[in-house]
Formats: sequence, C-alpha cells, structure tokens
Amino acid sequence: MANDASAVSDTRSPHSLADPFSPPADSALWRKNFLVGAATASYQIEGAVDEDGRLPSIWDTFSTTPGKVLAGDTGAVACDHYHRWEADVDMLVSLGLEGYRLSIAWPRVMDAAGLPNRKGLDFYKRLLNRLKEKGITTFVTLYHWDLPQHLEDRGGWLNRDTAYRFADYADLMSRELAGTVDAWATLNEPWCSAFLGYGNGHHAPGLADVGFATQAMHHLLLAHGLAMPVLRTNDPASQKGIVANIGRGTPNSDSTADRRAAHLFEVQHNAWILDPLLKGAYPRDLFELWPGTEPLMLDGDMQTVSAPLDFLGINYYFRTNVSSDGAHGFRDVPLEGVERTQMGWEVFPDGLRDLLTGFKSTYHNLPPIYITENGMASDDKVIDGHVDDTQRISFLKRHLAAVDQAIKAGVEIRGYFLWSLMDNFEWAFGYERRFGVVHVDYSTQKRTVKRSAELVAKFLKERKARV
Ligand code: IFM
Repeated sequence: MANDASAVSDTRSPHSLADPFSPPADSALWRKNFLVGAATASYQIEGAVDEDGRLPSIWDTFSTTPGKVLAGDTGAVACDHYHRWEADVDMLVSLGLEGYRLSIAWPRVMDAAGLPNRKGLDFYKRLLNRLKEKGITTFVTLYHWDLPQHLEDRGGWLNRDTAYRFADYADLMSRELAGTVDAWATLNEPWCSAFLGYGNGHHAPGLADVGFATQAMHHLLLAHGLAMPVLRTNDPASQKGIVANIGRGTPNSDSTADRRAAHLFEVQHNAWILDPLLKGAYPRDLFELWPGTEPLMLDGDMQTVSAPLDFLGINYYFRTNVSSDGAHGFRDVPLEGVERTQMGWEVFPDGLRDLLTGFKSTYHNLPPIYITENGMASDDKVIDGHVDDTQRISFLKRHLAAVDQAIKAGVEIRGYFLWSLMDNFEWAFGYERRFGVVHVDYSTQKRTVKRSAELVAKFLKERKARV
C-alpha cells in the first residue's frame, strides 16, 4: 500500500480522500495483532421478537409506547438478522474484518423461571460456531440493554435481586457457550442503562430520577462484579471485561467555574463508572453534583464491583462543551461552526486520545483497552448501487489516528471495532440514524457495502499481505 504522506497526526483536519484509509507507515494499526472488527447489538439488529420462545424485553415495551421512539419505530423486524445471520456472517468475512462484537438477548435465552430456552440458545451457538469456523475473534456482550420485561416488572435495576439474576444468566451463558467466545463483556455502557434509562427517561424503562440512576448504576456494577468470577470459572480461556462509553467535556472558558464544570461532566460520564471498577469507590464529586443520591449498598459490594478486569472496552463518539450552571453543576454550550454528525454530535477525535491518556495517569491498574465502538451516523443514500459515505471515511481515519497517538503515548490498546457493521435500530431515534458501514434498505433488507467498509477491507487485505 502506498502510504499517504499527508496522513498527518493532526486528528482535527480531514484527510485527503485520494487514499482515504491508508494509515501512516509508523502507525500501530499496521501491527497484525491490532484487532479490527465491527460491532452490533441484539435488539438493534435481530428482529424476531416473538419467535422461538423469546420473552418481551424493556425495549419491546418502551418502543411500542407512543411517543418514545422517533416515527414509532420498534425492533420487531430490525435487520432481520435472526433469519439472515448466515449471509451477514459471510458479509463480515468478505470485508476481511477480524473481530465481531455481538450481544446476547437475555430474554431470548432464559425463561422467567431462569431455565434455558434451548431454541434461543441454539441461535447463538450456530452463530458463534460459524464465526469461529471462519476464524473471527468473537466478543460477546451479555447485556446491551434488553432487560427481560418480567425483571423490570419486579423493579428492574432498582431491585438488587436483578444483579443476582444477571449472575445466573452469565453462569448459564458461559457454561453453554464456552469455547466459542474469545472475550466476554458483562455490560455495555452502564451509563446509558442507568442515566438514560432511570435518570432522564430517554431510554427504556423510561424513569426519570437521578436517585434512581445512582441506585440502578450500583446494581448494574454489582451485577458485573458478581458475574466476573462466574465467567472465570466456566470459561477460563476467554478474556473478561466490561464496556463503558466515555465522554469528553471541555470548558467553555478558562474560568475556574467552567473548568470545574468540565471536570464534573467527566466525573458524571466517566469516573462514575471507572472509579468503582478500578478504584473500588464512587467519586465523591458525583454526590456534590447530585446531593443526597448515594446508592444503598451492602458491605463488600465495592470489592465485588472492582474485581480485576482482563480488558476494558471503550466506546467513544463526541465531546460536549460545557459551562458552569451557576450552581453546583454544568450545562451544555454547543459550539458554533464545528463539524457534526447526523446525530448532531460534534466530531472531536482528540477527545478520544486525551481521555485515554488521562485514564492511564489516573488509574494505575488500567487494563488493556479495546475500542469496542466508534463511528458516526450519516444520512446515507444508495446511488447507482453505491454509498459514498465521505464524512464517515474521514471520521474513521481521524479517530484511528487518535488511537494511534494514544498507543504511542503508552496506552495499551489492542483493537478497534467499528460501530456498526450495518445500519440498525438506533434506540430512541429508530431507523432514521444510520451508523453502519453497510447500508440496510429496511423495505427489502438488502445490504449495500458502503465506501467506508470497502476502504477498511482494502486496508485489512493489504495489512494481511504484508510480510
Ligand atoms: O447504537 C448505540 C449502541 O447501541 C451503544 N453505543 C452507542 C451507539 C450509537 O448511539
């Protein structure tokens, strides 16, 4: 591959599109052991919500509640992956992707009494076996937000018992699927489950009370901590970890109040999750931001929560510019004239690098990292059989440059997963927002590989061919 000399390390400037995906010669991305893959999640792609004994999840309930999801979209059909999984695996393989991160739908594999649902389990066995046959490294997330509705009916993540039910679920999955999973992630983005689900009501189950959010977070992290030793016992050869979304907060001015606001933003988005996991304690500043919301817990919980991790999955999308709200919090101050995606999120690759290098100095025990999600939504259209997703190509290239810079600064980063393999159900935004590197026509279920995926494939092919 002709390396693009203009592929500079300034992650803010869009790169030349002449050779849009060629990392510089000294980039860590050329290392063959740097895993490059794509990610999806059960509710966002599978569909088949009533088939083979699957029970309702909180997202079935939420998305069928009028006004909760844009255009009334639901995951009932989604990408119909439950029926099209073989062709989807072939597509992943044809793109040369080396890793696939998927999630298991808890309500598909366990009944309300905690007994296995064989038909649901068989789906994941077939899928994971096929991925292994094809030489794909498999990352399996146990919980990507589709809580069984019957558990929500008993309090969901506000009920401590849900954490123990999660450990039972992790036990069943790791006994059944051991040998086909290279890496287990207990939870995807507990911040979203706790804050969007219980703190502001934008996600299922739609409750809105920050005191609920801190309690839900505690039970989510407890669930993670209870599952870790179970996974270790049942599947010793795999890696075990958790996936967190992280947010960059920058101060709107150099004032002490605005700098404090940016600090609090990052406490709320990052330290709320990472401190318990890596330091065994909640950040005190969180309860300055949200006074009186300390969660109820039992002795020994924080030790359970801070069980050693083999890896930390990091999902990164954008930064938020903030100022003081004049009291003890922060407020968003959207910047004018910056590049944004279809979500309205600011494109800010330096935030990824700066957060990663910051974590390295904050957490002496920071585990090896995989970027388990990164990508952007754009209003992609198929024109003459092609999708030219120019902004995504530039986005990915700049974020991969930021990853490379973090590696050069000493952060151990072992791989990168595109979000997402294909367009899918983007939660409260339904199908309008397209995050895939493969386009999905929802009326026909036709998949069209976007230009970004072609370029990733080209890079991976050239990397593989190198001696
Ligand atoms: O689609 C989601 C995914 O489920 C979790 N991380 C963020 C993505 C984009 O919003």
